[in-house]
Amino acid sequence: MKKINLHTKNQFAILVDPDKADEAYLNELIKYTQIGVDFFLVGGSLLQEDRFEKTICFLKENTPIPVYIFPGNMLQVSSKADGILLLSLISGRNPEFLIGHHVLASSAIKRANIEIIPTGYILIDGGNVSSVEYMSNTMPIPASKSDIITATALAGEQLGMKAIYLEAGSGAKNSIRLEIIKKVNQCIDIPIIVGGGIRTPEDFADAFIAGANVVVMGTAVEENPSIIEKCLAMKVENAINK
Ligand code: 1GP
Repeated sequence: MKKINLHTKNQFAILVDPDKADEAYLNELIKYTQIGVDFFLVGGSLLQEDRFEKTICFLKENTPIPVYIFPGNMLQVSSKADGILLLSLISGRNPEFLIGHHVLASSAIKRANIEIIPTGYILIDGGNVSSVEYMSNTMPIPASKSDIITATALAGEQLGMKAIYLEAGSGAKNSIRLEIIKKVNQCIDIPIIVGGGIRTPEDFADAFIAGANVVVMGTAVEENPSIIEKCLAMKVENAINK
């Protein structure tokens, strides 16, 4: 079992949605996946294909990189992964996504015997209706309400969450604003994960500069896996400039 340390700065995580990850895509993905990609997240809001566990196993067998579950619901649990981001959708007011799914999945997660990272999941409006918004039946926090966003992140920390995930939604038109990342970073001590709508190596680097510990990319990598190399180059440049 490979553990990740979210406190480490400048981490690059790639989101793999098993429904979109056929064999051809996974083979292409691992060609570009090299030292510098810190971990994979596997999961999605809606899984229709029977590829959840197969995707985890493929990544485990073909790369040395840790694989963590990014669960869209309680069905996404597997002992084949290294760990799970146990998301509680604290921006929403739907009890099922705050605690309900967790109760139903708790025994399966215990049996899986994998690393658990309790994560405060904060959905912020990314300019279009995201799958998370629709599937969770919750309202994202408006991007202009940085006071509500920071108070939500702080409440997550006070409740004992080990990380905060600022999510604009997969395929978001607008990624999380840099001033939001900065404000949340000033307010909490736990690590910040940022994702949703990050499309360019520049967006990727800017999120780190604003205070993200981990930047997650999914859609842009699906569209063009070679972007991984450009992001890794940015990561190195960033580290040198520190
Ligand atoms: C979604 O934050 C992730 O949960 C990744 O989003 O697909 O837009 O990169 P993208």
